Amino acid sequence: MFIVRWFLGRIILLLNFIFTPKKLKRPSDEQSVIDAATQQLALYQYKACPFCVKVRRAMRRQGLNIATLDAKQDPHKSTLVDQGGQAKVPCLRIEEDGVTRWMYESSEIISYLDKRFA
Ligand SMILES: N[C@@H](CCC(=O)N[C@@H](CS)C(=O)NCC(=O)O)C(=O)O
Repeated sequence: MFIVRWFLGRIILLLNFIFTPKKLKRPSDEQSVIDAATQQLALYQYKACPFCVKVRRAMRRQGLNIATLDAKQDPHKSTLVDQGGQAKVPCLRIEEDGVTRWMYESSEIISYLDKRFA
């Protein structure tokens, strides 16, 4: 089972590489404003998880430089479980006005990013 999952993961990464979406280019002053906002965000993810790939592709299409953290490794793994509440990826950590939110579900994350940055 591990081998099958590993193999499928490599196929997903290969297809993602071949069909890498075009990164949105903004004027540098606009990008700086967006970069300042996305510093408050972090994506907990696994490299070859299809749902994480889907979110990373959406981030790229929108030109969002959001930190990606490997949730298979500590300390990110334990932070995700202890603070987010679930050992599930992708999960977007959102810092807003001193409050931290943990957003699970790839579709919800993508629609949040679309609404906030489109
Ligand atoms: N419906 C979720 C599915 C996410 C999901 O199933 N993620 C898997 C990795 S691909 C996961 O975190 N499973 C729990 C685990 O690996 O511990 C989404 O769209 O984000």
